[in-house]
Amino acid sequence: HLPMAFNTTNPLIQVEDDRTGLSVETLKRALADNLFYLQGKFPAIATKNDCYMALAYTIRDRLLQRWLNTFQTYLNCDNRVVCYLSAEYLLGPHLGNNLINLGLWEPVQQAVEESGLSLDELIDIEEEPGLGNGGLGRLAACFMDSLATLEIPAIGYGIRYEFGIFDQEIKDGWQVEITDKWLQLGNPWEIARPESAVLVKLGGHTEPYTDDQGNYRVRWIAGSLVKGIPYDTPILGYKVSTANNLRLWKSEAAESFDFQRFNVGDYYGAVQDKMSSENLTKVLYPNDEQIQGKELRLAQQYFFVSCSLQDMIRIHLSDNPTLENFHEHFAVQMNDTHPSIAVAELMRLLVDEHHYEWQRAWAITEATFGFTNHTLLPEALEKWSLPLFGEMLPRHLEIIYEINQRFLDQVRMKYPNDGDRLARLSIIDEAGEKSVRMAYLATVGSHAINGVAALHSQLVKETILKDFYELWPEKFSNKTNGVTPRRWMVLSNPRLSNLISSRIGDGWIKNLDELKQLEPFADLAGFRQDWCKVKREVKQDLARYIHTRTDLVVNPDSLFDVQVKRIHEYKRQHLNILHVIHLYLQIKNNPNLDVTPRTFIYGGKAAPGYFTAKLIIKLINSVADVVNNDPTIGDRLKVIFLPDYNVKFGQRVYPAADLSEQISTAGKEASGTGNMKFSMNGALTIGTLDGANIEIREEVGAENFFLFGLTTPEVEKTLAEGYQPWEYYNNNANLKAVVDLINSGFFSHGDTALFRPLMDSLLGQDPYLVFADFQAYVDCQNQVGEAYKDQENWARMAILNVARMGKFSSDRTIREYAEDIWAIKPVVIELEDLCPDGQ
Ligand code: OX2
Ligand code: PLP
Repeated sequence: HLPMAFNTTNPLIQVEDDRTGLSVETLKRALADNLFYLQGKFPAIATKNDCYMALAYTIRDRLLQRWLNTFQTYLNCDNRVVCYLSAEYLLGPHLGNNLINLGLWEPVQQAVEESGLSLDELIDIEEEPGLGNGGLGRLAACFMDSLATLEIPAIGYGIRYEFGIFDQEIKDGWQVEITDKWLQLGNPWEIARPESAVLVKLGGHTEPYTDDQGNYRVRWIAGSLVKGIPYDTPILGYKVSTANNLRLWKSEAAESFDFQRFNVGDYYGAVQDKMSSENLTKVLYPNDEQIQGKELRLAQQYFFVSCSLQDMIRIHLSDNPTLENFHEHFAVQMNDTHPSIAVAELMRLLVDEHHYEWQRAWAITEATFGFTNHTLLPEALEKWSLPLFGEMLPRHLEIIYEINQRFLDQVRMKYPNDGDRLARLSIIDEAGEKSVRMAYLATVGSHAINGVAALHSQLVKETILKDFYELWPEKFSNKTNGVTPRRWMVLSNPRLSNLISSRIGDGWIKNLDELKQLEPFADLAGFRQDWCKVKREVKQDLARYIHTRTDLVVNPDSLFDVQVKRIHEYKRQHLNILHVIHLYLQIKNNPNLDVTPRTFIYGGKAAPGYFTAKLIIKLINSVADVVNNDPTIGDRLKVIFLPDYNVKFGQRVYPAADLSEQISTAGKEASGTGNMKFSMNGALTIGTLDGANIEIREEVGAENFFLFGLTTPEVEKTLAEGYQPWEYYNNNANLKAVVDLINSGFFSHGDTALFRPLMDSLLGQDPYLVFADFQAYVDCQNQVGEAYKDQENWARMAILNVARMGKFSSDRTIREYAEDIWAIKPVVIELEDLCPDGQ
């Protein structure tokens, strides 16, 4: 039938199973077969996407064997399972990663090439599931990889948004948001499980009643009912047979509900209900670290949490007579407060539906949950107004009142006559518009609370959860973030990975501490040369990509100075662009100035409603327009804003960076994970003493890190003393020149009003101390420029950065969670044939 891949007639080759075989011949046959039977195409009419789909199905078959073996093993042994509850998973494309983890890159590459296709092209076609905003969602994805690699039984629970994070286009320098239709061409990695659907109630009211035994109980009469359909995606570990499940919920109408209306002729009403049910999981809220007090958002949170807890209870009861030992079976981790309604929901399920006595239910709940806080920014701390909350979740509000009352009784016992403390600790904020403080609910309902880097965890104890820390110091700990070296080194930077493995073997991929063995190589001139060659090639790759995307030509020998992350004032992309303008002015004033040629690369999305962030994007693009087209500047400065920063683009850019910009105001970036990815790929960091930067600097050595700026206590002190940013402007000629140039309309075709809101906010308030840190940043950047001139020494520092990054593998992070919070052990998965008869 097919002209493709049909030279499998060698009688010496025993024919392998097409769905599990790993030889090149079998892979070719499977590819051809899937193209024909699953895509319904033959090569002559197949699109690139058809070929991608055929390959993805070929790989999925190999995963399925591992996945089902994993299911079966977990079913048969009574180990604990981690359930990671996260409203976001920023997974990135699956295909390449699965090839790495399966150890199948080479045979698949050969099979694909012998079939007349290019593996790189097929990998590049995959639409990434952008089911997250930034660091928090990407962390969840790295954790799933590490959990599987460490063979820890785990289920990731989340939401299958039909539209993930928007695609960003830049038009006339402004961000334009485009709907992310990631499911448009189908998703070969997921399997829908409609047979495991669950029902979720919303709205309505509650009613007390007395049961047959005379017990007082409460019944929740829902206003509407939504169905949750699970979609499962296998997450395979690196070179192990463990494939854990990522279970994402899609909302649908619960048909039985609509039928009554349908029967009385209200067809429109019935269909509309169906539509509003489906709306629940329609779209990801695109705000990073800024709450949107929208009803639909609360409904999304509750929906996925309820589906997930009901699912866990079903799994538990399939094999246990009661829920008495639920917490021994499941360790549930809440990724920030987005799933924190889980505390009240588990109580409701235990008390109302399974008739547990309150105290017992509470003990189970507390033993089940752990809570990770990811931010101290007040605008990101979730609060729900009582009326909104009570209308959607009337029963949960009652339960939260009860939790709060019992909790505050405990506080009263310990601190009698301390009304202020009670008010500070109350889950219900009584000041102003009354609201539920979700971080407090999560804290009270968990046995473990952690921050995501040492400084951040310390600040959690000193600030937002101070009173809770005084109450229960033993509950608090730190778990410094990490990232997976599989995606962020092996997959994204094969050149560097191969160079490293050629010298120290490939054990580092699973045990990142082994990178330490690279240290002595930093002193070998030959190795440094190889290193620089790799770096140059990777930079050339990025330069080519930039050219295809923007038509701009960049010089791969210039210093690639990169800031990619969500656009936010606290991350201070504006501080970076002020430095660019400063350099520009220096050259204009002294055209023969000997500056290190630099390419400034920016990427990141702004929340659609975050005006200042969008204006910062416009400013960067406006500066780029002027600088890139000024003949006196020539090749010395180039400014690039690459649209649509996402995981795929991250994989191209982290490896190519020379300098990593981690310049948040001290105390504001909880951890950062981009900082780790850069450093692991041999970029040097220019950064403040914030988040995980502090620990990165400790590891790589202060001499291999460009530090600047106010410390957290200095930031606090400066603000407390009545910070006047305009004084910095008046007293610093460099800063004044930069601000004046922007305000003159120089970058905005004479429009002096365009950037005023940004400049006025900096001159008037500058809550993130951009002006206070400006000169220190410029000075530090001058050191960077000088240091780059000594390429030998730069390479040495870069090698040492990589060699000392072992700590920042998410494997280490997950091991710490597993030991300190989840008390969970690995379970080895052996591969066996689950359907020996092919049945
Ligand atoms: C982010 C934090 O801002 C970032 O510092 C951290 O590295 C990341 O979470 C993973 O821990 N939304 N995003 C974050 O926090 C919140 C809330
Ligand atoms: N967005 C993407 C696509 C990422 O890969 C990362 C990296 O961790 C982030 C956002 C978070 O970046 P940062 O830690 O610099 O805020």
